[in-house]
Amino acid sequence: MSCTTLSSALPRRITTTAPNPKPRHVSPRMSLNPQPPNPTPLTTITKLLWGQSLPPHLLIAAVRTTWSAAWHLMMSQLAPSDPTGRYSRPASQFRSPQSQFSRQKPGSLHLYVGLPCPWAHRTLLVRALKGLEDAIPVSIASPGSDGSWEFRDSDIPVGDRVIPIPGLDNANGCKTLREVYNLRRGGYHGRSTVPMLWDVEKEDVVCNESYDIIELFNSGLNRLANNPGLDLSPPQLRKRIEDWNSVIYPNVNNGVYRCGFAQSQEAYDSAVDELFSTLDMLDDHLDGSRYLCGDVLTLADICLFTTLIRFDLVYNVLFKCTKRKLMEYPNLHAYMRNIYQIPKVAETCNFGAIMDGYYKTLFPLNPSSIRPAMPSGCEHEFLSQPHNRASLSMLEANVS
Ligand SMILES: N[C@@H](CCC(=O)N[C@@H](CS)C(=O)NCC(=O)O)C(=O)O
Repeated sequence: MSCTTLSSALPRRITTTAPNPKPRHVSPRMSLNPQPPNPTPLTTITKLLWGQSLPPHLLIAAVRTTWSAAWHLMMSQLAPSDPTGRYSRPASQFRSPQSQFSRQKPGSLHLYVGLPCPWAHRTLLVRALKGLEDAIPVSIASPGSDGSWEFRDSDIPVGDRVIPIPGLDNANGCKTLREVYNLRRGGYHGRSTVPMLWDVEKEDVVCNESYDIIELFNSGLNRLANNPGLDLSPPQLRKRIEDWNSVIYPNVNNGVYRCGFAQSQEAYDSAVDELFSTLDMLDDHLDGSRYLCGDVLTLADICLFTTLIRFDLVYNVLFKCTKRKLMEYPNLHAYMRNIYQIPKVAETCNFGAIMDGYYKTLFPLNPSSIRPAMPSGCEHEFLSQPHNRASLSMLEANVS
């Protein structure tokens, strides 16, 4: 909406020369002078400075200019972009070679996650499927108001219930994830991201790149796993898994962020086109294939799933991934339900925490912090409906 249209859509201030001096009934939502429930000193000062003195078109122009400058400033912190406004995700700082972990003892590695985060979700999924819960304890961080991760108990609303999430740092007793990163010898000045795998004995960050962590959980810790026979990256499928990842990571996993964090129309347009043409292609592929690489679940499916499960819940609205809803893709949606129904998977999905995390934390994208209603079709009951995909498998699937 242009500045002029917005200002003409705004109500003019009521004056004493109004044609109808009688008080009109105005429903609360249409109120001409909406009042915030609790005016803060800041809103009072703002009103004194701007609201009482400026005519609407000047008010809009002034706020638009300052807001736009502040928005670009905040976005450059939250989501670095190239000169054309395309989001460019910073590289993870700690990548891990696998071989050194084969002799780990239970409890000597500790996993830090946040429940809203799709990258952390990958690690929780593989940890659960491989039966590594006892061997690798986990601490759950919550998003703080400045977007950094902190440890505190939180109450997550789910429907009409409230689910308490215990949020202590069980390995180091820190209050924030930044403090944990800083415990390592030499300190740390980069981004304190989840997932992060911590070496309890060496007091050091092992790795903060989700794909490296899930590869390690899949094949590097079988001595500690209760389900060592499950291989989500068998040698004969590795090339196909890599091929899928090389398409799905830029266009879908990171693609939704490229839509949501775009800082120019062109950057958004190309991100959204690439996202939806890839989803179209995936839906076609999944018409004849139970999982991405055939009959068995692989790491490629894990990586796709954690984006799909957040799609209608947050990306469709908050990140403007609006061409279609995931529910409109019959094969992708059934595929997502198939994975959701694999034992232990549903327990790793916390829809309330996902919605809270995105809508309340990404301030530049949702300044009101209002969390929208859960879209129908995203609830556990709906995702538990039959997926009817078993008939696509010629072999017995590796997970039921
Ligand atoms: N490439 C990383 C990305 C991790 C990441 O970006 N995590 C986000 C949460 S979804 C984070 O912790 N952000 C906090 C920050 O950037 O300070 C991975 O796959 O592990």
